[in-house]
Amino acid sequence: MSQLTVFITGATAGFGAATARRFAKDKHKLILTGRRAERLEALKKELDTDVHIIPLDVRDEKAVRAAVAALPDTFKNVDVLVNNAGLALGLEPAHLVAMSDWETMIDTNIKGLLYCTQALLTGMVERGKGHVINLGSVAGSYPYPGGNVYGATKAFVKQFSLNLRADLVGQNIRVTDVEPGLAESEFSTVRFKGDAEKAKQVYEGTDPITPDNVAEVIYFTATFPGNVNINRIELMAACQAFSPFNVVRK
Ligand code: NDP
Ligand code: 8X3
Repeated sequence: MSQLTVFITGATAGFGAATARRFAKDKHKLILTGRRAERLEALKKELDTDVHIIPLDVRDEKAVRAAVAALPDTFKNVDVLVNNAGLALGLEPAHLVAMSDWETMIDTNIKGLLYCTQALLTGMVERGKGHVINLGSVAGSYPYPGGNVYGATKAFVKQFSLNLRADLVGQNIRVTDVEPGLAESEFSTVRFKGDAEKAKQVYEGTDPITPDNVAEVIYFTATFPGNVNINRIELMAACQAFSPFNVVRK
């Protein structure tokens, strides 16, 4: 396997940080982004491979384009984009949610992902080589109470991934939607706005997916032989499955 240049959004925590560590293990080159600069610095120090860090908010289209345009020569030929930055906010029913929370999820999970994709895709098309790996979710396929806009953003990511694939077929650019279920990271702390106790309860008595599990799937997807495109890959914790339809009886 030749050395890949991998651009990861949301590399400061959870799946993104674990994915950085997994690619670093095999000495791939990394461009690590996220808003918390101090965490990017720490990760760069920790990893034994070439790392370029960019403090970046994916919701800022101009900043995304500028960051990609300013990539140093040795990092500019990006082979793999891992569109991982994302979040859920709240679990309230639709009529009780603050519109600003819905907007933040749409701006990050949908618009931010689109900004990063287009900023890097042009170069991939010119070079005739690339792979876009998006972080979807089981929430994009299965509804649950309070999942309202978060699940809808991930349904967007799933369908956008498939449509992107349709645009790019024959151009040696792969597209994959990785769709995890219950996974322990900072995700629930963010969802519950810093309430660590509430976040902990989500995983109590379970054996959830770990960020390392997800990183391994992303790594496998990116390094799988080039004659195969893994369109979607859904993984659940072994302790998780589906509920029956909810029927309210009189
Ligand atoms: P974490 O909260 O642990 O990590 C989220 C990452 O996204 C952080 O690095 C954060 O960095 C970054 N991020 C958030 N907002 C922005 C922004 N505006 N600009 C740049 N970076 C941002 O969550 P996970 O690792 O669990 O989640 C990663 C992805 O996987 C998300 O898209 C999530 O929706 C998805 N997912 C999570 C599941 C789970 O159960 N954990 C299951 C299925 C999918 P910073 O704050 O420093 O900017
Ligand atoms: C994260 C998994 O089930 O909390 O995407 O929506 S879930």
